[in-house]
Amino acid sequence: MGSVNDTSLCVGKTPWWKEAVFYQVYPASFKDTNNDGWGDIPGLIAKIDYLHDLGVDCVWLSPMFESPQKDMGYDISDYQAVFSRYGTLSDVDYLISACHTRGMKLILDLVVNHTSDQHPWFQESRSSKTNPKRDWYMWKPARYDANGNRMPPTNWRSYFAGPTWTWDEHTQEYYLHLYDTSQPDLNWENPECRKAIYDEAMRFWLDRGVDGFRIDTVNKYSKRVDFPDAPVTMPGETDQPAPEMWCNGPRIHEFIREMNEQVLAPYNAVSVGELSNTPLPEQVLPYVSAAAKELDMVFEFSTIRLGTGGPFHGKYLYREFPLSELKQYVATWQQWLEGTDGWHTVFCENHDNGRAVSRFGDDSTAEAWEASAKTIALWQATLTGTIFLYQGQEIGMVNMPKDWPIEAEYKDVESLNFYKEAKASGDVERIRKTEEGLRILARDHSRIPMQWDASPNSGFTKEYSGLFVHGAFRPVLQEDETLFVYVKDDQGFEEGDVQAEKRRKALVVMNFSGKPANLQEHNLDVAATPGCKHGEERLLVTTLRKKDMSSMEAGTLRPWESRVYLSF
Ligand code: ISL
Ligand code: CA
Repeated sequence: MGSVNDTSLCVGKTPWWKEAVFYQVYPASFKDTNNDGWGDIPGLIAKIDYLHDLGVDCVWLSPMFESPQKDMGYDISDYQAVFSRYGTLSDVDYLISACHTRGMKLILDLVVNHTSDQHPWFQESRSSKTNPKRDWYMWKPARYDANGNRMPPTNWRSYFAGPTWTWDEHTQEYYLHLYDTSQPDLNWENPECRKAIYDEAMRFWLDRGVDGFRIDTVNKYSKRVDFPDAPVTMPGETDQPAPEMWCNGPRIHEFIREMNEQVLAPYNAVSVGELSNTPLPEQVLPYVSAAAKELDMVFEFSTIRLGTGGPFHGKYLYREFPLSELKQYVATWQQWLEGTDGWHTVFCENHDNGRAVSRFGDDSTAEAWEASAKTIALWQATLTGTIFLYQGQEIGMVNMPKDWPIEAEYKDVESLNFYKEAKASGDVERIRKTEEGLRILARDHSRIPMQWDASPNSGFTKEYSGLFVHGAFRPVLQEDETLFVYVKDDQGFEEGDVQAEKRRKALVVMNFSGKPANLQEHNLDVAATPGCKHGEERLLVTTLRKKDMSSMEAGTLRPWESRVYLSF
């Protein structure tokens, strides 16, 4: 991108993680150094300078712990060991120091809603009803229908399809699992279990120098322990969506406060929680309000879930959405924090979603790919909050080719279960829709190998971090289905941090379409937008290549072209 230099004017003291660039590494597909087909920690170490040059401040490493890999490491069988294909504990120690010597941080993934069924805790728990660890997981007796058939304790559907309960022959009870049957849920009601989590999964790594955690499924630890059936919202289906039985449950804030007080705060560890199924700002604030002393920030999913047909049965039934819907979510989640003591994240990719260019941009031609990938980058870089990038996003990686056969090429447990479920239904239209949805939305797309032959020209600037990371977000032209426009204003967030005389505004104008967009025609007169003027000297950044900048037209954006104008 072409850029006009200036110096950062942000002053004041804010925690390091607010203005930091986080970068998620999915170890299996990042960098393979011994050619066994699995990325590894030595590969990540080899690429630390690449990440440093990119401007990354903190690496988030997805699970690299011992695991049978039923859910790519989100099924942990030993919190204190490294999966051997990824490397060793000393590789992780070396990684920590490789980050620290470059002034970077490292956070790990904390997966403590569940373990693998191969974890010794679960092996003990399932060994007998009187085992001391029996209560570390959630066991319940069967129910029986009028004909005496055995039934699970509730009608809840798991995230990966099928019931949330699996029958254990040995002790003749069901255990709860919100995800795969091999991922039994830990019982956070049990204080010894919580203590073991804090010691073994958290302090162990913090003591080795890790700087914090991305906390998996952070709002699902407290279940409704009266275990009611969920209302039937999917007639004809055996298992019903029941997120209200475990999301943001009765004791969740108590548990997270305890985790913070006992572990995170004493280590000054940064925390970013994964907060799914929580679409209302007033539900989110209690997790991230500084006064609440729970989490530093969370991932909220309204924007990244656009296009999915709901979180449960319909997840892979793709639904088209207009730009205005995307803009509305962005505006909501950009503005909700104003006047509060909370903080937020900015992201449009992770390991659980299709690639952003293939979902929000256009990967159908080389020109559209380049322009829309840059526009997406500019969009993310100008939003308020801490930015999180996913590996490969910096080079505009796209989804897998559409003609790759699902059964042969898709490996994710969720993709395969949903596909299996659709096929079992015998409903031809549902199968077709599921195939279409998986080709856009499947978790597999973000998990294929990182493309290392990319152009090196993809840095992220730290200039204007005050304005973009903290600035108030003011939407413009909110109903337009082509242009995505907003003003970022220094005044608003953390006013004490910004010197009044240095107050700035930026106008972000993005063409989210494959057609040229005339700004006047859209009633957008850049010069008339309050506080913003266009003209060469005000142009901070454009997605055009340098060679095309001379033919840039002030009043017209090319397909997928975007610009940022500054005013003082
Ligand atoms: O898929 C969802 C709703 O449609 C989410 O609620 C999903 O359950 C959530 O994103 C949880 O994801 C995390 O935990 C899973 C793991 O498979 C994912 O990779 C991880 O990001 C279980 O550990
Ligand atoms: Ca390897």
